[in-house]
Amino acid sequence: MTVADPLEQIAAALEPHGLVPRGGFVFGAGDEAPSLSNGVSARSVVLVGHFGSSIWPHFVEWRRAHPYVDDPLDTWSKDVLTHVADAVGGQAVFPSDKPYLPFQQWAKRGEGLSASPLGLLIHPEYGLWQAFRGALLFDRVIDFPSIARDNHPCDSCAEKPCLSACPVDAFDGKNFAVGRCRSYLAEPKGHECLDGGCLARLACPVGREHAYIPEQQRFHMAPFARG
Ligand code: B12
Ligand code: SF4
Ligand code: SF4
Repeated sequence: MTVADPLEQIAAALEPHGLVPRGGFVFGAGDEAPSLSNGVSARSVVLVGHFGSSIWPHFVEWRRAHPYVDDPLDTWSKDVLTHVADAVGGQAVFPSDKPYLPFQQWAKRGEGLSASPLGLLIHPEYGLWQAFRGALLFDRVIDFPSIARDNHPCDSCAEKPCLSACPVDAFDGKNFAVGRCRSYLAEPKGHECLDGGCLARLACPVGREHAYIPEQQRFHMAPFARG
């Protein structure tokens, strides 16, 4: 009998939900590995996320059956990933749970991504249109394929249109002035961002065809308006 490759097993369990494994790594001696529920330090982490709007139809269907849930996307992620973790012998952790786990540092290391001037990590194919819904921790070593680290799209982007598209200059390449963004979104003219998505993110030419569909853009922008 052949034992399934754990990454293939994880990919198969995630696929019905529009999710994919997004790289991972084995914690080293100098790393602050998170503790598992049995108190032992995790040995490996596999990041889980989506590209473009792949999760949206699955999330929308789930939401129809759970119309009154607070934080619906986080709750859906927990529902799905807790089951997947059980199926593959791992433990799920989530980006919005406090204390925050360093998802972006993990993704830099596990998927070879780099930060854009907006603070979001940029993917060579999907650009800024991707995010993480959780990660699976394991008490064992997982054999990860090697990853390419030499293709950072921002290095060859001379104009950097992302930095000049925000009407209130919320991004300066180092920090995100979230207060300025929120104040703008509360004004009538902020509806352009609220309805269509962050103009800075949309200005990036990389992976533009994978930009979230309008309904998903509005869903992600709404919490910014609420403050
Ligand atoms: C708190 C938080 C915010 C805060 C503050 C961000 C900040 N200054 O760190 C606010 C509310 C402003 C925010 C905004 C957004 N965020 Co946010 N955020 C987080 C969260 C929950 C914690 C960040 C943290 O402190 N981590 C702990 C430290 C130890 O981890 P770290 O990996 O070292 O943290 C890195 C970040 O802090 C990053 N960073 C520093 N400055 C900024 C600024 C921005 C705007 C971002 C996005 C990151 C960032 O650099 C650190 C080193 O790599 C993370 C999830 C997570 N657990 O990391 C998501 C996360 C970073 N956010 C994410 C996203 C998508 C957004 C939004 C686009 C949400 C949206 N509207 O769709 C916006 C961006 C603004 C916009 N106008 O659209 C994604 C990024 C995915 C990616 N491709 O990189 C994450 C990973 C969540 C996810 N589910 O995938 N976010
Ligand atoms: S516009 Fe250019 S610099 Fe900005 S995120 Fe996209 S590729 Fe990077
Ligand atoms: S949502 Fe609009 S105001 Fe906020 S950072 Fe993006 S472009 Fe600027």
